[in-house]
Amino acid sequence: MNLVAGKNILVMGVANDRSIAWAIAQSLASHGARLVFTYESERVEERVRKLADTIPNSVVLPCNVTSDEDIEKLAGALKEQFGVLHGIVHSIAFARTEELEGLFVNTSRDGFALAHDISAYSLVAVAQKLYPLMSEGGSIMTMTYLGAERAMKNYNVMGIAKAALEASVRYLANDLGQYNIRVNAISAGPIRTLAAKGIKDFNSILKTVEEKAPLRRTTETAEVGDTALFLMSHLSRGITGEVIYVDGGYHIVG
Ligand code: 0WD
Repeated sequence: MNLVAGKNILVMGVANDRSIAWAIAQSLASHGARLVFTYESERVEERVRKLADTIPNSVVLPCNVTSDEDIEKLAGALKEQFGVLHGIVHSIAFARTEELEGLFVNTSRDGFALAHDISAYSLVAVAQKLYPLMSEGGSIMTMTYLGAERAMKNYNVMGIAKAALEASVRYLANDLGQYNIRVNAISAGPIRTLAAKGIKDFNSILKTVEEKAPLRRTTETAEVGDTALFLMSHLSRGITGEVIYVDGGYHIVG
């Protein structure tokens, strides 16, 4: 089956082969998508290029989402090379390690702003500059976590940023629906990635999920990848403004 054949899809947020964005890319590539990867900085460029080399016809471009100039340049490059864009996968977040432990009440003003800029506003900025390229309709998706809805230990300012991200999904969906562009989020269960390393006591979070989730196991990146594939495909054409849980059912019991 080729669920996304002929679609040009931008994948933002691959840092290494454990990244959720990488699993999403593999699901999309196996169903015929043409992929464009972005990397944040030279720090990760080589790793992203090496991974992208394993996917035929893929393209790699720079984009640090804190820079409007970078996003504008990306839009220009995509327009030149592809003309039309069909999908955007936003799998990016950041908060300072010191804000991801201890008490939320101690969050600094600039730590709060930085977490929101990279983890929430970046979705708006990217959608704003790229939706004009989605002239045949499109699908935009981002990654969120249960900490958006519940006060979870150590997740702190990232939970607030994810709440802003989820609300942004709804407002963007309402704005862009008239252009047949859908905007959704996947709320994934905890997965051991580079970003997760920043969260204190991550092992005990995984253990709780194994014990309590209805499926009695933790989430795998490939499960998120396949749900992202569904969101990028025609199969999900009636769904927008939604948060879909890929967490083994943990959120119904946890
Ligand atoms: O348990 C988990 N791992 C979960 C992750 C559960 C539920 C949701 N998520 C979310 C994360 O919050 C994030 O939004 O999934 C998304 C992807 O996270 P990931 O795959 O777990 O982590 P990682 O492989 O580190 O990818 C996130 C990447 C960055 O990695 P590093 O570790 O180098 O900071 O986001 C990118 C970067 O590649 N990123 C940026 N990209 C462009 N511009 C920027 C930036 N300014 N900052 C970070």
